[in-house]
Amino acid sequence: MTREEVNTPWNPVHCQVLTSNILEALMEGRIPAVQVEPFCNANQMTLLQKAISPLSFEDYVVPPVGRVGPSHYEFRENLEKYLALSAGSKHRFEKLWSESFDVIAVVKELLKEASGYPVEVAKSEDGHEYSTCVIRKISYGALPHVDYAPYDVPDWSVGRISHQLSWNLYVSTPDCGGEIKIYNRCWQKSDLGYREQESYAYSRDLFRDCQNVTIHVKSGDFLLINPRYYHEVIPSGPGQNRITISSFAGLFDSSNSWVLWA
Ligand SMILES: O=C(O)CCC(=O)C(=O)O
Ligand SMILES: [Fe+2]
Repeated sequence: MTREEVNTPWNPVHCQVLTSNILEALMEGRIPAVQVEPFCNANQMTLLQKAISPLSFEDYVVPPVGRVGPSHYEFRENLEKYLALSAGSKHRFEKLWSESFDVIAVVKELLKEASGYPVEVAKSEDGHEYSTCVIRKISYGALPHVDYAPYDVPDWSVGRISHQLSWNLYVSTPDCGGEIKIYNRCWQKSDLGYREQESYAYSRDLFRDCQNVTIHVKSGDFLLINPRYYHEVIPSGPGQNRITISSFAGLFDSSNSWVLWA
């Protein structure tokens, strides 16, 4: 651990209004996470939970994570398939927002207000929209990993972003477990040697001695993280579900603009 790490507390920031200073601190890794509260009111959250309850989730990765809508990581070798699934899930998300509230519009407004930069849904070079978000059931946890499009999908339009953030709106949370744990270590290419076989996970040897925070999330919370920093989700208690709506926000320094995609 460096002297800087010992002396600097690395704590999540809570705010009612997101600012450009907070976004900058997150992008530079000076803070591990930002919680914006309130994101919506209790009635909106109840409507969202009700609208999501009939949806069926498809499992991917190990341990299984259920998803509604494609996640780019799963289709990183097949942009065409990802775009077709994105188009196919568009009406499903729109129906969901019409039954509750437009989560994507709120996220776009938050980022636009804080940065002063426009926020659009990411598109392929030939103009096809990426998926705006993914709804996930991460009840069995997520192994330590990073999300970084310039490495994961270098040939996609989002592979050229300058900074990546990840947002999660927690729809249902378990009474026990379900925390997100973030480590003060930013992914670098030399970490690839620590990648677990046949998995998205990395070895804990990489960040065993790093500062870390464990964030207890609850229904209605909205969290922004810098997913280039190692993070994991603790499994939920037996039989308890953890449902989130999330996507990535990528900033292009060249055009001072944001894109959203899942
Ligand atoms: O569900 C969470 O709390 C975090 C999920 C995750 O891995 C991410 O947002 O990048
Ligand atoms: Fe992640």
